[in-house]
Amino acid sequence: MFTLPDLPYEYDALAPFISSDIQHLHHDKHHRTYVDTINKALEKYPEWQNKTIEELVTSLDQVPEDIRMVVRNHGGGHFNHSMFWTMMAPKKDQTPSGTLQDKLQHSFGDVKTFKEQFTQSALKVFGSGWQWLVLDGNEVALMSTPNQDTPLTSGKTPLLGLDLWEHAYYLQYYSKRPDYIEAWWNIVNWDDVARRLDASSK
Ligand code: MN3
Repeated sequence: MFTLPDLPYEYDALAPFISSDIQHLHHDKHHRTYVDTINKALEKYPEWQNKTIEELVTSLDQVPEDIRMVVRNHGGGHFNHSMFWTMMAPKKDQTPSGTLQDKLQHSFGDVKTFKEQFTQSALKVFGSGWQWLVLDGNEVALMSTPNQDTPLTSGKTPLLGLDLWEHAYYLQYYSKRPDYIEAWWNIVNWDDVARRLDASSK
């Protein structure tokens, strides 16, 4: 059984960049639905119930066919959102440093160019999906995924992810995805990105 994790901060902690109303809707309704739906789907298959969410999304081809799409969409949704909450933090004017900064410079030239390219790629995601910074082998790279697909399924480690579903911003930003993305940079939790990089570097 998977459980909905609490937000690692108060609902209004990311305001004014992400409103308390969005956090309530996004966490309490959308994320809860992913958790409830994956749990319901796994009821039929006890042998799959003890797997971690990482194990599920990295072995989709072995998941029983009749629940594979539910695991892909709702298991992916649970995995992505569990990360998404910790990838953000109240604004503290932090920038990437250390190994993370080195890797961003190696792949993109500098942090500013990384942000510009990440933003451009995020603006091109059609419909619902995610924009990612991933660790691919030993290098960081951009990746986008449709729906709730996660980079982990294709063997890449997600370091930073931006939810581009309308439910993530519509209440506050309406159709202005560029404004949402610009605001979101203020609340990226670079410590969490660096921690993920350290944990997955060999
Ligand atoms: Mn979402």
